Amino acid sequence: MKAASSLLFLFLCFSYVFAFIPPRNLLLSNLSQGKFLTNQEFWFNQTLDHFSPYDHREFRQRYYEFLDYFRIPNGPIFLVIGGEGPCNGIVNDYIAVLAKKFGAAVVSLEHRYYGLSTPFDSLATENLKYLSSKQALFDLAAFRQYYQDSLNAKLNRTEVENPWFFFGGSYAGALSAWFRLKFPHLTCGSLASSAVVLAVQDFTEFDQQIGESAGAECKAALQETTQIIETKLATDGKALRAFFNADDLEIDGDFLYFLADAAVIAFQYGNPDKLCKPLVEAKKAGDDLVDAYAKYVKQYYVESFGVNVQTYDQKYLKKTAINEDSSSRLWWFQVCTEVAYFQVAPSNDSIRSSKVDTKYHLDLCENVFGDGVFPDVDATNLYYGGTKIAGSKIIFSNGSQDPWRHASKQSPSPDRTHQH
Ligand SMILES: *[C@@H]1O[C@H](CO)[C@@H](O)[C@H](O)[C@H]1NC(C)=O
Ligand SMILES: *[C@@H]1O[C@H](CO)[C@@H](O)[C@H](O)[C@H]1NC(C)=O
Ligand SMILES: *[C@@H]1O[C@H](CO)[C@@H](O)[C@H](O)[C@H]1NC(C)=O
Ligand SMILES: *[C@@H]1O[C@H](CO)[C@@H](O)[C@H](O)[C@H]1NC(C)=O
Ligand SMILES: CC(=O)N[C@H]1CO[C@H](CO)[C@@H](O)[C@@H]1O
Repeated sequence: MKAASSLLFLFLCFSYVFAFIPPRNLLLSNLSQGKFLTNQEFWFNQTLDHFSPYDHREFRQRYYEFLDYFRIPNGPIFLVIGGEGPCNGIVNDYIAVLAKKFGAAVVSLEHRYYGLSTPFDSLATENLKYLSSKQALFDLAAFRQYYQDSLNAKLNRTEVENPWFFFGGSYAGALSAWFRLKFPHLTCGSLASSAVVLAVQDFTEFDQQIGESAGAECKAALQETTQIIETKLATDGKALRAFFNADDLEIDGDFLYFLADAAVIAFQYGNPDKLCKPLVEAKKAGDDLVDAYAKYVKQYYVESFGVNVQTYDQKYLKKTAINEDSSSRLWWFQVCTEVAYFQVAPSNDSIRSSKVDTKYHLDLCENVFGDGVFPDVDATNLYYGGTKIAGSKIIFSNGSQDPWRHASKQSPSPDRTHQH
């Protein structure tokens, strides 16, 4: 998801979710540099709690609009959904091509709590209780109405509805599908790219897909590397962590999760050779596999990709001050309360360490957010339908090498068009 395999779609406001790969990273910002259709900000007064009849607090939510291609007055409006990261503008990508072709206006709404759309000045757990996909969908609905009304006012008309179409990838892809499900009267259809619509507690398929994508030789080298690392961690953990410039990751699970994610990123973003080539070569030459892996992690994942090692540190995730890496805490909160997608090691043949298990994730949720915080994935799937989502006019696209596709909808539903 997140864009995975061969960089399917890089919408910037989002979605490069998670392995947990912290959203702000150089790869994506490099790709988008100077490539915005617009980054001029607008603000909208959004309701904080859409589900309370007596709480009328509001917060400022950021959005963007691009009207150069708009066929006034009746062209379509494309809404690009912001996901689990700051939204710094409307990226000039394939959506721009479609907008030009269809004479569409393009608007994009930043997801609540991320970037500058923060309702509170502290991210204490108590303040996060309005951070959920359900509130986010309602934000989109309220914004859509506000924008349509403003447009009508500008054009001296009332009661007119332009055709709206929603776009999103990864987590925002799930929002795109769920929006069409919950608010079918507000959009003609949705593109749900690599959309993680299925909440999964023990997401073992994730690691299995990495094994498949790696191929036998690279997979074996990765597994051997994990084994050596586990042994070294038990005997001289301090030196091993220092070797990876990850001294702060004192909890073994944090460290092992960081190392697992580092491998994932090569496959998820379509660069398997960056990892597999040096590792397989080291193995053939009888060189130290941990050396080769550490070099990849430091040079590729940390330096080029721009990951902040601290974002794997639970001590850091507990910090409630808002900073440029707040997305990590915010996304973990969503994971820990709604959707899980815990990327645990499968019981057999796994690549990541078996210490990255369900207990590790549940402990993290409680340690970072407080006692009793855990995701009720059954409730989430009951609410949205999981892969049995009963919406219409939703286009699901997915990438064959994308480990996230196993939380997405990979086969079409029986034809429902006669019902709508
Ligand atoms: C991103 O840009 C920086 C600075 O120009 C460069 O050092 C880095 O290698 C780039 N990263 C990628 C993944 O291209
Ligand atoms: C949003 O709320 C603020 C503070 O209540 C108010 O000053 C401002 O005019 C509102 N903006 C809009 C567009 O309604
Ligand atoms: C809208 O109506 C007002 C008042 O009738 C008029 O002054 C204005 O020019 C109109 N604007 C447009 C865009 O037609
Ligand atoms: C474990 O994985 C190996 C390799 O994929 C496979 O051959 C074997 O059948 C699996 N064993 C079990 C118990 O699933
Ligand atoms: C690789 C993969 O999973 N492809 C699937 C993506 O989704 C379409 C439509 O649902 C399927 O037909 C593909 O097989």
